[in-house]
This record gives sequence, C-alpha cells and structure tokens, in this order.
Amino acid sequence: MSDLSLENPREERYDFRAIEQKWQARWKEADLYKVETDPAKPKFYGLEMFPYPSGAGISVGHCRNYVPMDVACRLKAMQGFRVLHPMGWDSFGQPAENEAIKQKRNPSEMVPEYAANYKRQLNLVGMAYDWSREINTSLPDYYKWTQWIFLKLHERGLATRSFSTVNWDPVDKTVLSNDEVVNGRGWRSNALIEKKLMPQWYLKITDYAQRLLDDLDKIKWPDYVKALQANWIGRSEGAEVSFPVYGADSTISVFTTRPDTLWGATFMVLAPEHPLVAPLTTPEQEAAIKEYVERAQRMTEIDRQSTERTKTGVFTGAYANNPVNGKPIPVWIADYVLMGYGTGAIMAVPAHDQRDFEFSRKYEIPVVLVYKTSENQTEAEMTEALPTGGVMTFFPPEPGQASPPCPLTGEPNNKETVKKVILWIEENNIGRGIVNYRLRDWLISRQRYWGCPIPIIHCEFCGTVPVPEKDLPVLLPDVVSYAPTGTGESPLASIDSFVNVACPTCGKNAKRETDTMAGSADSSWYFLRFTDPQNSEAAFDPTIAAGWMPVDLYVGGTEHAVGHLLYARFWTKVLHDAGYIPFDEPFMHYRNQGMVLANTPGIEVKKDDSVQGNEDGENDGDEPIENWKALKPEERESVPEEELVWRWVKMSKSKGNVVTPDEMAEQFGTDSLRLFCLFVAPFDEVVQWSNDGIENANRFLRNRVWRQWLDARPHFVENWRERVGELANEALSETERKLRRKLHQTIVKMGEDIENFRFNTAISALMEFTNEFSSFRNSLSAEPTETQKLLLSEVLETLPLLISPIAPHLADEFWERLGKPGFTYKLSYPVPDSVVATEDEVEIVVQINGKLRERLTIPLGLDAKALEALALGNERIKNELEGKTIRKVIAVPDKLVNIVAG
Ligand code: ANZ
Ligand code: ZN
Repeated sequence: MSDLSLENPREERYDFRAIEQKWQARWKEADLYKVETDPAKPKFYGLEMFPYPSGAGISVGHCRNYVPMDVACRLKAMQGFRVLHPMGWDSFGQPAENEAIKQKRNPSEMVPEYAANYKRQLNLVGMAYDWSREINTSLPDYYKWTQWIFLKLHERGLATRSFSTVNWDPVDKTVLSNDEVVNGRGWRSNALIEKKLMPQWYLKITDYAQRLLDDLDKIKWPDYVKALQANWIGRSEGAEVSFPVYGADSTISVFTTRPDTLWGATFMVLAPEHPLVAPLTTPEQEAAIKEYVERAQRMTEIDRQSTERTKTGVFTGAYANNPVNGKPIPVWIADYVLMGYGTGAIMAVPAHDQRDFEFSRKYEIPVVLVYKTSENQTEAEMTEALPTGGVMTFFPPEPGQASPPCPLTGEPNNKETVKKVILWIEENNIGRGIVNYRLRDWLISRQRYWGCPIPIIHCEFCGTVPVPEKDLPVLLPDVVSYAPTGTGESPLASIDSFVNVACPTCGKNAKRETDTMAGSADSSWYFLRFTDPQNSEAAFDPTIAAGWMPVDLYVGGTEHAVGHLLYARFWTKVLHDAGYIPFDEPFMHYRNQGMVLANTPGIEVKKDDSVQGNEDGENDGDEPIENWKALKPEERESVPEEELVWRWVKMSKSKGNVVTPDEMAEQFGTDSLRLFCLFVAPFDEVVQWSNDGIENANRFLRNRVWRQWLDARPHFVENWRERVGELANEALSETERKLRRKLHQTIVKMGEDIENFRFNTAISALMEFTNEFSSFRNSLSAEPTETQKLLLSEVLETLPLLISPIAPHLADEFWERLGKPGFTYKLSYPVPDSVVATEDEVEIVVQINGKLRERLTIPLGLDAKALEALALGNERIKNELEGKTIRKVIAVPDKLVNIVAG
C-alpha cells in the first residue's frame, strides 16, 4: 500500500459540507448539548466574554476566542465533568444604540435579529452551546435583575447620586467612566473628552479597593492583568495634613506620600476646580484666576498631567501656614494638580518633587532642602529636584512656632523615615497617616436610551426612593426618538408617561430617574445568570449558582482588564457580602486570546486623517495607526495597485478586512476552520490570518485523517477490545509497537495540551500520530495479520474520540461508520495505557569537548558504564578521537555522553 493510494480518485471524497450539515442537524434534534446537572459529577464552568451582537456578524477573529473554549469544554465533558459553557448577548449599551442610530432602526428590533444571526454562525462553527440557556441583557427578564442588584447596592449605601465633574463625550453625547476614556478620547467615538458638572449615579467601588487588591492573590490570572488591576486601584500610603489659611476660617487639607518633606513645603497648589479657589482668591487676583480656571476646564487630564508641558499656574493671593514651622506659604492654583485625586490640593516641595521644582523656578518661589547629600549643598545650585538620597538636615525652631522641632535630623531619605514622621505628625495633631487609592467610584449613569433604567423615583417630599422590588422591572419604554438629546438629559426625560409616577412612599406626584445604566452593569453579573437563566423568581437560585460558580476558566480580551473584570469582581463581592453567594471572586482562571490580524490594503495619509473610528461598533481597544488608512473593497478600485500599502491590522468591519466563518465553512469546512484556529499559533499570540493555512488544515483532515481512517475501516474487528491482551508489547513487532506507543502517547499529550490551552501542540501531536499511522500502513501487506487488524481496530475506534473535541463532525461521522450508535461528545475520552505509552528507547547525544558529534538511539535506562562503552565503540566517535588522548568521560543516563579529549 503506497501513500499514492491516498490520492486515489475512486476513494470516497471527504464531503465535509454534507457531513457537517448532517451532524449539526442531528445534534440539534438530540438536544445533545443540554447542560448536565448531575451533582455527582465534578463541575466545569467555561466562559467566553459574551459578545454584543453587531450587524456584521462574527468573523474568524471571534472564532479564535470561541473555538478553543469549545474544545476545552468538549474535552472536559468527555472526561466526565458536567460542563456549563453558555452563550448570550451583551446587547444593551452604546455599541448597539449607535448602530441602531446609524441604521435608523429601533435597537429592540435590531438586537434579536443580529443575535439570531450570531447564533446561526456559532452553530455553523460547531459550538456546543446549550441554547436553552441563552441570555439577552436587553430583555426585561434579564434587566429586571440588573435593577434588583442595583437596589441591593443602593440598600447597602453603595449606589449614590452626586454632582460631579464628569468625562463628557461631545460626539456620543454622553458621560463616560474613566476606563472608557482612552488617551483622553472616548472609547467609541475617539472624540476629545470634555469636563462637565452634572448629577450622576456612582457605585462605591472605592469601598472595596483594598479587597479588590488583596484578593488578586486568590485568583490565577496572568501576572500582567493583575498588575494592570493593581495599578488601576493604585494604592498609596501617605498622610493627610491640614494647613490653616491666613486670615480665613478654613484649612487646606492635602494628601502627601512624603510627609517627611513637610519642612520643605514652600507653597501650596489647589486644583483649578477646588472648592476653596473662589473663597480664597483675593480681589486683585480674581481676573487672572478666573481666566486660568476656564482654560484648565477645556484641557484633558492627560495633557494636564503631561510631564513634558511647562508648568503654569496663578497665585490666589492667599497664604497658608506650614504646620511644622508656622511659616506663611503662598497658595497657588495649577492644572497639574487634579481635583479627582487625593484631596485635590497639594503641599509643594520643590526641593524633592520635580514638578514642584520646575514650578518654583518659573515663579521664583523659594526652595528648601529637607535632605542634603552633603553638608554644604545649597538650594541655589540645584538644577533638578532630589527625590531620593541625602540625610535630613537640622531645622532650628522658628520664632513663634507652635509645633515641637523636627526630631529626625540625620535620618536617611527612606520609607522608614516617612513612617517615623507619620507617627510624629499624629502625636502632634498635624495630620494622620492614610491610604489613598487612585481608583475612582464607578460612574454608572448614562444619559442614553438603550440601557437598563435605574430603578429610582425622585420625590419632592421623600427624596430618593428606590422602586419597590415588586414593581420591577422598570420597563424601558418604546420611543420614537431615542437619539441622545445633546442637552445632557436622557431621551427618557421627554416621555411624560415614563417620568411621571406616584411616589411609592407617600403617593404624591413624583418623577422617575431617567438615566440608564452603563452597559458595564449588565455584564457585571451575567455569569451568575447563566447558572440559572430562566429563573423568574430571582436573579438566580443561590444553591444553583453556588453549584457552578466560580467560573473555572474565563477567556476574553485584555481591553477589559480594568473595566469589566474589575466591575464583575466588585458586584460578586457585594452579592457575597449581602449573603447571596458563598464565593467572592467570579473568575478563578482568566486567559486572553491573541488578536487576529488580516493583511489589509490601505493608503498613506496625513497624520490627522489616520485616526480610525470604530464604526463597526466594536470595543476592540484598537489604537489608531499613524499615517495609514484602510481601504474598503469598494474604495480600492479607484486606487492604483502601486499606491496600495499593505498592513497587518486587526480584523474588523471598519477596515473592510473581515473573513467570515460562513465563507470558510463553505469552502473548507467547519472542522478545518476549527483545526486551523487552534493550530495557527499559541492561544494568546497574535495571529496573521491566511486562507492558505485553513486550506492546509483541510488537506490534513482529508489526506491524513479521512483517507487513512476510511482505508483501514474494512479491517475493523468488532470485538478487538476483548482481545486487547493480544496487543501486549511483547506480542508486537517493532513497527507495530511503535504505532501503538504513539497512539497512547498522543492520547496523553492531546489531553494535557488541551487542558492547558496548548492547542497548537495538541494538533502537532495528532499530526505526528497520523504520520506514524501512515508509515505503519505502508508496511502492511495486502492482507494484514490478525494482530495488525486488532491494532488497526484500536486506532479506528480511538481516533474519533481523540479528535472529537477538535473536529466533532468528522468524529461522529467515523463513529457512525464503525456502526456505533450515539455521539462521541457523550463518550469518554480514551484512557491511555501508561505501559504502552512508555518509550523503550531514547535518543542521547554524544559530545566531544562539549561539541555535538553523534546522536544514538539506545534502550532506555542503560547505566553510565554501558553508555560509555556504546559511545566509545561508535565508529564516528572513534574516528573523531583518532590521535587524541581521552582525559575524562561523563555519561548521564538517557541524556548524553561527553568525552573530554585532547
Ligand atoms: C508632597 C511631596 C513631596 C509629594 C515629594 C511627592 C514628592 P501617588 O504616589 O501617585 O499617590 N499629589 C497628591 N494629590 C495630587 C493631585 N490631586 N494632583 C496631583 N498631584 C497630587 O502621589 C502622591 C503625591 O502626588 C503626593 O505627595 C502629592 O505630592 C502629589 F518630594 O506631596 B506629594
Ligand atoms: Zn414621596
């Protein structure tokens, strides 16, 4: 039997279209992927970040995310786990609304249609979802419970409404939370973000800052994602110190990480938005201050904090009193101090803080060194601040100074000294040690239509009244115009029938809250709903949720590292504290998949035009590409070939470079598409998409799997399992033993690799096996022996189970062609025989003076003496050693022999 026969045209064609359609229909008919709830089985909950269904449908880029998880979950099911691997739609929020506005359609009509298309595509890709668990966040049966959780937060004092300066997106006409502002621009619109003062709902995630930080230790996430969260939470230890203002009844409180530098604080700076700015400003300074405040308002936070910019500021005319020495110091305002951090005011220490130093030089404010590197170091000679190094100088008490003199002369500039100073300022009532977090409260309200209504009623007499639970859900009304109003008010505010309501407490006329929740609210608990998706009495049954949660493996993009992943952890902790769930972390393991890039034609453009909007409504965390713009297919025709500039960029509709699974399934088959998605690169690496790759995957399945399996099929011995004893190592020839060993090694390797998300190496192992299978078949004569038939039978029956997670259609087709009933998904993953899988030979290397000279295949487990003899007896080595004296031989069993000679 030669390999040529593999190409024999008379053989049955690999008709993947027919096979895949047939099995998808049968799976559906049998409700094969219905979630098993048998509590006797161990559980596995695998979850992908659920998508917002866009009109574009899914691309092969999405498959890179969904297929691997599907494979892992299928394997788990075959390993005897009850598996929860659900899918649903994150359909409230800006992406859906913007798309609806663009299409001039109502999102409530559009979403189900797009979701149905996603579902069709996911089935086409062979995903093993239990669709009876599908959820859709924009349907009342879901958002009723989003509102219920909001009420729980409200009950616990974690949902509050306050006036504050918010990020205003002038294009999308809504406020954005901090994580939705990327480089000073809106995450969807790319517009420069402005600041606006508005009443807003906040969730007090800051109350959970420390736990969110500490509990990162409980979960197995990639280190860099944990680091991103830790940075975002931004814990810093320091002190709050109060500075009395001269001639006024107020004090300025500052947050400083360096209270040890108090003796060098020579001025203070308030953020331009600080509430004390107006009251402290003297009449002479009023005009200048006013102008500066207005200018600062128009700038982005990023620009304000840029270290490149020359520092600017204006003197308020007021002075404060440095509490450690009683000296008057001027109070300035400057835009490098932000209202949103600490107290919005700082004590400036030009000698030890670079920003303060630059500021002091520009405005000729004195510099006082707290730490000196030499006794005669002077402030005048400094060219930059001295943040580290030196020892603390002696500060003689000032006349009239209230506080005791500095007790820490001679101490080094380090953390220990900071701690001592904190103790000292606490003893002397100058300030207190505090921990400050960079994390801000979560701005949850949006002045947009397409979101979950906030279940609150404003009553003139009773204040803020939560909608009683029995009145949930507060239904999102139908509207004619749902586009943002641009006034900062939600479109809901113009619907009288929605707004006007009786107060649940006093019954008088009251008004509903018209803000809706940001989409991030919906996705902060959907993983809980999936455990009990049809519950109409509760968000979830606590026992059922506890039986599935936490999610064992979560996959998704890193663009959510500080948004969604943090919010979901927060809500989980709140629900835990409220007694609804026994666990307080939602996702035990988290992995993020690599992006899929497509080679994309574009043209060079001037810098300003190169900003890419996310027109397709995806939050893809995409950065603009400098000096280049993708061309859509229709735009391409007018551009001469030589002007096209090709770039590898993320596959997305806005770049006109999307490859759909539909085309790939039609052309090459779903099983090939799945195989390629897994094989192309390690899961977390960026992939350059190519149709050649999927064609190769198809060729592999056709030539190496389909043909070989079909060819061997006539030799299948029904009762081979009962006769497996005849396949013991001793009974087999060398070639036979090799095939069987490879088969069992492949079972081990594929199982381990899939579990560890090393899909590409799992597939390499499969490929190696099919090579071994091919050499074995080449060695057969026309009529195989009984033993060989048994061996072929083992392969024929094991291969479908091995490939079932990856190529489930082909697997079930093989299974049926063996005359066996049922589906491979319901069967057990093959159990490897460890004796059979053990190598009896190893390859070792022979080195002379550390250089590789020969490789030898030898029986496993030879001792050092025997190894040495083998190596020295080898012809090649003998030649190499001619005329040399052997000084030493080092032999490491099963690994190497090194000969030192000269
Ligand atoms: C005096 C000082 C002396 C400071 C010195 C630093 C070095 P982190 O570590 O990020 O928490 N700061 C406080 N609030 C601020 C605000 N709203 N806008 C801008 N800067 C602010 O940084 C804390 C330090 O940043 C604080 O410690 C304060 O300056 C400044 F040699 O106080 B420091
Ligand atoms: Zn009332």
